Amino acid sequence: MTTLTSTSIYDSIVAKKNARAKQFAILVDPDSNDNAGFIAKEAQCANVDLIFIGGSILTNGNIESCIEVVKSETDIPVVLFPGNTLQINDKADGILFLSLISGRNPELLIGKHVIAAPVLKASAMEVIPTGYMLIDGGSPTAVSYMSNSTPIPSDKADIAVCTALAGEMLGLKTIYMDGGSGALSPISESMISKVSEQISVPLIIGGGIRTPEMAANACKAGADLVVVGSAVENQNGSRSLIPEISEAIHSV
Ligand code: 1GP
Repeated sequence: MTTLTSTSIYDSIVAKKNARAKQFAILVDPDSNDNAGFIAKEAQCANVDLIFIGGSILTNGNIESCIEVVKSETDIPVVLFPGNTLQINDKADGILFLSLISGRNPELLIGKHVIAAPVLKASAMEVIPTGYMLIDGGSPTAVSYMSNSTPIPSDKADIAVCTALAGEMLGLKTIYMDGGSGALSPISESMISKVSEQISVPLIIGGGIRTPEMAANACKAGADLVVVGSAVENQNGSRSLIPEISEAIHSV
């Protein structure tokens, strides 16, 4: 399938934000490749805005085959959410070029980016500069361990606001606040609200969002784009969460 119109992924995110339309991204972990086709098919029917692909670590997954499976079922733009430089693959339409601004690990602030830059320059992928902020979600997560960084405490909204502001002032085009995959608690509405009031770039929220209500609440608090991974991946039985969460987000 073809993947993109002439509008860039980022321009589309901004246009929807400006139109006050909330957006839904599903995170597909390549290690759960078995589900990827089914998830992509459901996402297509449910008007999901973006599909993110990536993970903190890959044990048996393959990024390229995961992208191909997803693209065989949908024309929703596929954006890499890379856990490391090994996950860069130019079969995707775009990449969140993540700088871990909540941490103080220089490799994830700028080091890996220097390695990745020429590879991205040579690819056709759209690069979306992203200030990535890890927020404590109530338990240690793979991303906090793998990134060797300390999340921002969940009750320190002032630190989150200042960090997001600094990211925007540095020229990052979006801020992604993440509780980490499978977070016990999603990022609080209070923190989302305070950050969204202070920044003008799109605000992405993810981590621990498991229900349509949680997704809608994040949007009402100020999220422009909500990311759901584990809940969709782990759904079982006949009920699919994808249409329900999509409806909840797009109705806000
Ligand atoms: C993790 O924000 C994403 O980086 C999604 O988190 O898997 O908890 O939905 P969940």
